[in-house]
Amino acid sequence: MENRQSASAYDASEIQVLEGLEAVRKRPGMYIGSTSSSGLHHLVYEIVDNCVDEALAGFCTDILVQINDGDTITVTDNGRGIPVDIQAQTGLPALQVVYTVLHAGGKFGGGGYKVSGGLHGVGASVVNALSEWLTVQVRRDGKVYQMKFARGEVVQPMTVVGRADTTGTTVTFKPDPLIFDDTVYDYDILRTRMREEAFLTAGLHIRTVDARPGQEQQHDMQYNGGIREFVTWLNKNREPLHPEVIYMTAQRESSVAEIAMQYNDGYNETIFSFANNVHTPEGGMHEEGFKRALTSVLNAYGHKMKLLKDDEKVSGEDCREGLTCVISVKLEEAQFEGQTKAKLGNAEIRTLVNAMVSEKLETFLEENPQTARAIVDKAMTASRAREAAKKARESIRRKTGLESGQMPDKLQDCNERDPSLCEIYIVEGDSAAGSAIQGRDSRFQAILSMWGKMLNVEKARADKIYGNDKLYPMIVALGAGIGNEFNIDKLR
Ligand code: 0RA
Repeated sequence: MENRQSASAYDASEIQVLEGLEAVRKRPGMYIGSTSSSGLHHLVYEIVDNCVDEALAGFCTDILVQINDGDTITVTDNGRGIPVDIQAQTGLPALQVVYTVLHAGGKFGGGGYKVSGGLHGVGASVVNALSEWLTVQVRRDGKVYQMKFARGEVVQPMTVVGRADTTGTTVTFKPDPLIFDDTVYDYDILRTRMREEAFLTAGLHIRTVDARPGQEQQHDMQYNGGIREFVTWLNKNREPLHPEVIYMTAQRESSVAEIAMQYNDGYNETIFSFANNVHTPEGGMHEEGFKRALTSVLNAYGHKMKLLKDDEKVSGEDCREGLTCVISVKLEEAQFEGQTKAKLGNAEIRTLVNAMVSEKLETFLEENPQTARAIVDKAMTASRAREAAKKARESIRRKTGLESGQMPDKLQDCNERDPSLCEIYIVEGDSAAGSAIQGRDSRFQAILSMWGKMLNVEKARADKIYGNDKLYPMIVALGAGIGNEFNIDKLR
């Protein structure tokens, strides 16, 4: 009779579990974004994020991510091992709950931010639901516990299969070909994401291995300098404007912010931002707080040191020319917004980052006058160049009649006026142009001939580009402008 009670509790929770995982299999996109290659790789990130949480909690130092023959994935960590004790509410081993109950991570342990609570952040049960099979082994209390699943259902209950003298968790899974369009992993995609994870958690050692026959390779990643080293790495092919990577960190209530930055002698702005280790390419509150504070700190310092006249100002864009920066924030209940859910919405983070940068960057500039001077000079040069570019654009417009619609000599235009039906062939040299003109259908095919050495626009500012005799005809022929003013709707 005693067993009846637990048997029925078991049945009830089992039914809930199956309904939950069934929902994942019916609408996988809701849980992992898509069933294309990005979703396939996402499965790995879900598993690894749990290991990173274990590392952030201070119990795990090493993570191994391996692609096996047949494109199965193995992830191993040396953490405490997922708990295996029987949970009171469900009567099931905690390990089983983690792998079969949606969002088990949240209920479990409670409190604190977890990287696994980020974008999608749906946990191991979703990976299990979307795997043809999954095997997990836990090394804990001197034993190896094993459990096996198929498409989310238990096929081998938790069993002790051996002895262990270490602790940790090892998961191997095969993404379900019934769910995923393509089940072949791209090693470089995994490696890039794992490198990011390693930069974001200073000291954590992550090894990636491709064990597929014929493509064997492996990489070890461990960065004791964390995001400082991330910035150094991003700037590796550029010339730094100052020797040191500027680093700051601050904490407020349960949120933490970290920024590392260094200018280089180029013109590009490179900002990588993360919230709970999730990349936020659309930016959001952490980036806004940073940008605002950076602009006001540089202007204030420039005025104070009389580098800028009272009525002179450098714009936000000027302050970010040649800047390489990594922003990482960790917070409870991150809100991801925007088209691709890749923008951080929590307004309190803007306040935290703004206050941190206002205070700490100002101090840094005070203490490092040489670097401060180089940065403010750079922003002032950017400001002047932007002014010059504007003038160049206006004068070229007037001179060449960009507005008048006069086309360059080197363009053999077509008759069609609907740009969606037109083609343009850019050919090198007059003789190539000759044969192209002969062979074209002038109703919808235009020919533009170019010659000589092309300008590297990565290394040039807008005034140089507009003034370039090779590029200018192309800009006019296309009619859509360049850089900030590029507008595809104006394409002719
Ligand atoms: C002890 C307690 C808890 C989790 C873990 C260990 C643990 C989970 C994973 C997932 C992958 N590797 C792991 N290693 C250890 C539960 C406490 C909590 O949820 O915060």
